[in-house]
Order: sequence, then structure tokens, then C-alpha cells
Amino acid sequence: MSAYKDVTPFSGIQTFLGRDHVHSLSGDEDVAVLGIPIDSGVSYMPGARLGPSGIRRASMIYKFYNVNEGLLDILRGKVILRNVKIVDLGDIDVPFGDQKEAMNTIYRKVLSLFSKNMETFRLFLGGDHSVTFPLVKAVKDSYGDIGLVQIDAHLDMLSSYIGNAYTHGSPILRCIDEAEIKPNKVFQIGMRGFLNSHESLRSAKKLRTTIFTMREVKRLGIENITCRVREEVKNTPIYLTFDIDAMDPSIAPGTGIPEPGGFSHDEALELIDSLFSSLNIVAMDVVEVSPLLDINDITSKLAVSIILEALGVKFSIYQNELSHNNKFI
Ligand SMILES: [Mn+2]
Repeated sequence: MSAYKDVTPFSGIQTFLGRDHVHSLSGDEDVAVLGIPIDSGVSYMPGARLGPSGIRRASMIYKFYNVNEGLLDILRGKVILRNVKIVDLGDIDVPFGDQKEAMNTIYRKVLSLFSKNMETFRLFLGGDHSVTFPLVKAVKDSYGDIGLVQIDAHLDMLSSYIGNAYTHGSPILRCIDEAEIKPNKVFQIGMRGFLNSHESLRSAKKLRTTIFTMREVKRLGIENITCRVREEVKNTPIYLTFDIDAMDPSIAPGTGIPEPGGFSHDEALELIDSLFSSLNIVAMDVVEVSPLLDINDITSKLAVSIILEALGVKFSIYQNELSHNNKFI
């Protein structure tokens, strides 16, 4: 499918998994990737504008993947992404200097790109977390009532930050008060650290979103959390927003506000696996990857791993014959 699948990972034009770059959707795509390269909403360390290019670059290691064969997930003995059509729409050219105009541009562009493609899974690469509000608004306009699952260290429920209502400190509140996502269908998973303000928690409690702090994730276990989300949302289409600062900074240092005590790689994959197996997730973003702050691209590579896990659950084939020979088991 891709023109570049036979060349080395470090050559050729960089697209997500080396798939084809397209300017519009024709309707038969299973997954469409769109980058939103802005970080004008960050309150601390910048660099998330380079998130889409960093994630693409890290994903190129897998561009050998042949769409007719799929990718082998040897850990689980399954094939993922076989005959799954993934395209890369490139990036939205977002204006900077006017955050509200940036939000409008993202919203309009996503609406126009996806208006006729309800079946295509939408994969958005941020960008700082401010992008989630216009993305959710556009997805809601297409699907009607949707739920929102946020995996993050921070609640992101500030009414405004230094006079700006559209920074990365506010997207979840904006999804509720401007995109009209029902708070009983908002789930916030992984919260920890001292940056979660009184104001954010007051908002979340008043609106009655559901919060699972990192400690509650450990105590309840991932299956229990998924069950509780599922009880509330049933088959409602879900938007999943994954802030990479949900991960422990020891394995994801490349982000603007690293927060100790986050998810391990195994825990994150288990959570993604569980959510994608049980919920009707129609769109996902991965935000706050800042390659400028990264070490050896490990945060970008982790983002790719999370995305592949998500797509792998959505588009997989289990095959017993994949089990390997091991005389020790
Ligand atoms: Mn966030």
C-alpha cells in the first residue's frame, strides 16, 4: 500500500507507520491520522508542537509492515492491522498568536476532513492538551452524544489560566461547558501530583465527572475501572484523550509537565486494552509529547506503542497457529 515500505526506516518522507499521505478521505479508510502541531496552550515547558513529527519519526521503524500480512504481536500471539487501511492526513496548519482562532481552525478543519467518514477511526496527534476541546467538539458534531475518557495526571478543569480559557489547563472543562459533553460521561483517570488545583477539583465535583486518581487505579484495578465506565456509557461513542504525562516520567520524560508516580508501560497497555475491548471508542488523541524534552525519542516511541496497542485491539486477528515452539513450556 505504501510507496516506502521497502526502504529503511530513516529514509523517505516521514508519515505515520510509513503509510500514504493523503489530503482528503475517500471513505474506505479504517484509520486516519491527523497532526495538530501547536503548543501555544502550554503553561510550562514547550515543545509539543513537535509532537506529531516526533511520533511519526518514531513510528517509521514499523514501516516495513506489509498491510496484507499485518503486524505480528508476538506477546499476545495475534496479528494486528492486517488489511487495515491507515492513511496520514498530515498536519493542520494552525495559526499562532490567537488561541481562540487556533481552536476554531482545528474544529473547522476536522469537521470538513471527516464529515463523510463516520466509520473511519480518528487518530489525532497533538500538540498540547488545548487541542482536545476543538477535536471533541468536532467529533461530537459528527456523532451526537459522546462520552470522554481522559487519561492524564491532571484534571485540566481550570476555567482559565492567566486570562486564557483555551490553554492546556482547561480542555476538559471546555468540553463540558462549550462542547456540551455530559459530565456524567466524563471519566478522568490517573490524576496525581500537586498541580491539580482546588478550583479544578471543585469544578469536577460540582459537575460530577468521575475521577479515578492514580491511587484508585491501583486499588480498584483496571478491569473494575473499565466496568464502571462501561456501566455509565454502554455503547455511546467515546473519545479517548491520552495525555502522555499520565505515564511515569522515568519512561516518558519528553513532556512539558512530568509528574512522578504515573503508569508503567504494562499498566498503560492493560488500560488501553481493557478500554478498547469494552467501549465503542471512535476517536483518540495522544497529546503533550514534547520531543525537545525527550531522551533518545523514548517518549515518542512510547506514544507509538500506546497507539499500536489501541489500534491492535480495534483491528486484530487472533491466530493460534502463531504460537511458537518453546521446549521449556
Ligand atoms: Mn492534560
